[in-house]
Amino acid sequence: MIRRLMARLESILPLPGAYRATARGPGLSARLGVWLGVAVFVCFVTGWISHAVQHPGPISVPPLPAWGYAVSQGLHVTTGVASIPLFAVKLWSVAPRLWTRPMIAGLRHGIERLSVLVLVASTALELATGLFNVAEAYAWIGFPFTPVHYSFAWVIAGSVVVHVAVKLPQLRGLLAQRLAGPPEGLGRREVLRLSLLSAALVALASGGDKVGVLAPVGVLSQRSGRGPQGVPVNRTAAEAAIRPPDEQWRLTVLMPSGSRALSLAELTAFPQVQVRLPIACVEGWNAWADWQGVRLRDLTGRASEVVVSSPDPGAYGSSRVDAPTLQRDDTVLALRLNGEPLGLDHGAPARLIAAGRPGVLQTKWIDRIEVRP
Ligand SMILES: Nc1nc2c(c(=O)[nH]1)N[C@H]1C(S)=C(S)[C@@H](COP(=O)(O)O)O[C@H]1N2
Ligand SMILES: [Mo]
Repeated sequence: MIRRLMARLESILPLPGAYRATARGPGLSARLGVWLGVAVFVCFVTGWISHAVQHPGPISVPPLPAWGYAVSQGLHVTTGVASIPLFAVKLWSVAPRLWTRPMIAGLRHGIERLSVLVLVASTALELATGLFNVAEAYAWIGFPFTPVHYSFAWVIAGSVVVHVAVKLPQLRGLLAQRLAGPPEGLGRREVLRLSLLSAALVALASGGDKVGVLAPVGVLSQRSGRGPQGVPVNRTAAEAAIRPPDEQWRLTVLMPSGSRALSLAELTAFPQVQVRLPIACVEGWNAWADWQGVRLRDLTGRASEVVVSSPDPGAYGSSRVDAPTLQRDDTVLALRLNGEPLGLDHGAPARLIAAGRPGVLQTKWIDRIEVRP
């Protein structure tokens, strides 16, 4: 019994000094590579979308529907976490080949090995930084998350292209072969199935804050999807050093024609609208709610761009609203949430809510709106 168990264990574990795991094989590595490739591709595209909506560049994303960013970013984080077990097993499956000698046999081989080194290192870094960001553990990183995570995505993309180009000629043949053996111990097919199962399990267990029906099994979910007034809070008023508004509170609207200072009573005198929109955080979670308040364009009129800002000194203390977003009926300066006055942690007295925007652009505690003609 124990001997059989040991034999099984030995068939999958790299033993010191020698790689005895017999379940490894190019057919298994190829299949793991295809699954990992699909997950990484979806993760890359959705990551690019998230970056493009936050940092408008030469290629812009068409306006997203209300649920668009929540779905895109949910996929980004889910494919990212599902990649972790796939990446680990894929590394295990090729581990002995990483140490083969000669290290470099010719130019083509050299380029291939270099691309694998870059691919492995950048993927490990990307998955680790992503995971720590979702867990809101920045302390150890010591470098700015966004530019590093974004740049390494391109490094991965480049090395994947090289890797796929090198492996493509063998890939068809490897995938056509049946996944068999080894004669004893865990089989290759079982290793593949277990890897896919682990990927599916982490995806499901971390999906509770993205898709409501998964909440009961969401043991790995970062957010419950719940918080004060039914919506989670990332940064509280205390963390942003925001004090509760008093009678003196005013919203300053700076227009090219002059500025206005509006009290809360004056804001509530504007026509009030209600919209049902999600907070969809870059961390992947989303929470839908009913928001009531004033249409932003009712305060600003037409403009090429509007900047809303708060006294919060943090990175997300202000955001831009482009002309198409400003003109939408559901771009609202929210004063109420789920039928109650907006709570302080959700951005009282006034916060922005608009369709298809990442949470980081749904600025809370707005006390200043700058209108650019
Ligand atoms: N002023 C300000 N607004 C902000 C933030 C912030 O740090 N400061 N965080 C943003 C982020 S990252 C998210 S996900 C949403 C969360 O809104 P909620 O706390 O109401 O759920 O607020 C956004 N608005
Ligand atoms: Mo967020």
